[in-house]
Amino acid sequence: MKQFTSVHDVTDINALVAEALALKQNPYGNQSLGANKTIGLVFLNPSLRTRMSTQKAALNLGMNAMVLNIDKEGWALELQDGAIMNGTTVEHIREAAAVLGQYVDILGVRSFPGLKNREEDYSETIFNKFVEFCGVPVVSLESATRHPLQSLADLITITELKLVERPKVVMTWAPHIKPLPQAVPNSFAEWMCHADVDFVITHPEGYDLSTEFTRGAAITYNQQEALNGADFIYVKNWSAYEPYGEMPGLGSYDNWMLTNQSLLQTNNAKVMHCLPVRRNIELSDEILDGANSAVIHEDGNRVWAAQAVLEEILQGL
Ligand code: AN0
Ligand code: CP
Repeated sequence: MKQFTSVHDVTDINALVAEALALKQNPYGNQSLGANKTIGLVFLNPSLRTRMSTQKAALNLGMNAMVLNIDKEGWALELQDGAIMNGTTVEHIREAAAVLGQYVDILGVRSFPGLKNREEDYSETIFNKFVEFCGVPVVSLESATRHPLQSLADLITITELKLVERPKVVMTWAPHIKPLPQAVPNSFAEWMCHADVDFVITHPEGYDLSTEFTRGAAITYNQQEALNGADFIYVKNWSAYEPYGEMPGLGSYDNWMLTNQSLLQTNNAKVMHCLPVRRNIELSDEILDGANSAVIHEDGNRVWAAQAVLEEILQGL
């Protein structure tokens, strides 16, 4: 693997999931692979899980890991080519990314969308500039449109916990108080459309995701209908793709938050969420604290997802 920015960088997703599960059984078996290799983790946005799990995965492989919160601790970055830098920006991303590439063997980058200009976000302007100028393999730590390490951990979790050969997986929109990126649901949809599952997406009208990511999925505006017989429910809020970054009908969809009542018609579904989650807005206490919640297990699996990816990239260095 030369980079990990989406499901399209993976040659065999089942083999990658199997490798992650093997690493979970034997985390320290490949410590010489990463000896004298360094990963840089660059964050333009906050993170708990991605930062800690990727760092842990690197350590398990014998690598060194360095973290830079570039938005707070780095120089203010200029992104525009040809800019006359007489304003607030101090350093161009061309130099910043290229220099980072001199220090590390693999670079992880987190760069959220601005949610103002769809074309800019969906062309991954910032993330792709890191890829272009750093000169080393890049791992997405969540870009403007995708979060593949999360989706891989989600598929690992479904593979581990499924009780039927081909489970029904339902991704449901949930309420939130502010507009969130489409990266997590885009990416989850993209991975599920490549996985051996029956995949259904449900959301209120106005929250359709880009068909680039949902092609092959069944989509319904009726949450009740979608939840029938579900084996897994993947809960996530996202803002609208059209009108971009907005929250149509804000406040009128509070009943989209799952409660124990919502689980009655399911196949005793496991409930997943990438976290962080706003309790009693996106997901009720009774579900998060109940027997059907798989969220902690799911986010524990972020280590094995990252470790399987780093291992494959290291093997190609
Ligand atoms: C981010 C999002 O929805 O993309 C990160 C999730 C992993 N969540 C928030 O901003 C709350
Ligand atoms: N799920 C996830 O990526 O969490 P963080 O934003 O805390 O990394």
